[in-house]
Amino acid sequence: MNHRGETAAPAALPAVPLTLEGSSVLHQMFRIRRAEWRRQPAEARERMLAEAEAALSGMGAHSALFHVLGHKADLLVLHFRRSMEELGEAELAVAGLELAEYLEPANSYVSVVELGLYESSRKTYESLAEKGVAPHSEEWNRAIEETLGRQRSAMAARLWPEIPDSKYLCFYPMDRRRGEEKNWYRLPMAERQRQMHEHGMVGRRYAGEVRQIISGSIGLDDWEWAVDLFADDALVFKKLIYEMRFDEVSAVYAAFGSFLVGLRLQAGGLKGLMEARRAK
Ligand code: FEC
Repeated sequence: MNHRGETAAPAALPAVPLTLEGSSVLHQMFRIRRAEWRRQPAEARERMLAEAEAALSGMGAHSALFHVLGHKADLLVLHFRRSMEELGEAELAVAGLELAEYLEPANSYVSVVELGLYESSRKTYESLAEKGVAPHSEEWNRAIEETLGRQRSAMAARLWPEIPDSKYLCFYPMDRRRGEEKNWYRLPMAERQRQMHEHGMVGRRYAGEVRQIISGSIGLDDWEWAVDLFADDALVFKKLIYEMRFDEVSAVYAAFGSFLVGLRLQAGGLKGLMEARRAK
């Protein structure tokens, strides 16, 4: 109650769901300058390939190479790292290769592995509000930190993943719509949570066939999220994404960027890609 005897209206609950962040992610897409590459003496090409193969395989399971199908790029180098600084080091390590002279940047994408905690955000916000805890008060912040801390350890493997060694990658950026009529960011939390739950239920049926890694890029790159799907059968991408188009959250609120499909390459497959000869 204030000095005039009025009861204060309850403070609005935060609209933003809790999220957990993990690996910093960089997608680098390159076009290969094949004409110039082929003009180099065989010995120089062998030397450059040996250096690149050693450096890239030395990066372990947190970097991977993909042969991109189609004209948008030839090579995609994907890095997952503990921090943006380490991501910067990975980028410079690639740029410092002698072979990089023959790689022309075609595109890139920077993001951070993100787990959206819609269910626990809603539960935590509502139960704190029922107890009369004001949003952003000390007590509120402590309870939120506890929830995040618990989830962070339970989800560590998903926050800091190795790059799955599946045969295929499907990568694309996407937004949630912010139109005049349909605006995701104006929906109440409970409604967004319901739609995301439905989305998760569809996704869960594909759990054995596809691994999805969602990374957030609001404030980091041009779209709001990056989607990386990994599978041993590329048709699964088409089926899953088609089915999801009918989810309310996709049918009404999703806008998609450009899609890329890549075939996983071991470092030893770089030669075949550079020279446009079939990798053994
Ligand atoms: O508002 C946000 O937080 C949006 C982040 C977000 C986007 C997104 C898009 C796609 N997903 C796709 C595949 C799957 C598969 C599973 C799955 C589950 C979730 C969950 C959350 C979530 N997805 Fe999502 N997805 C986003 C967020 N998604 C949260 C539920 C909890 C979790 O698993 O993290 C099932 C995974 C499993 O249970 O094993 C598969 C695909 C897209 C892009 C196409 C589309 O949106 O239509 C595919 C953005």
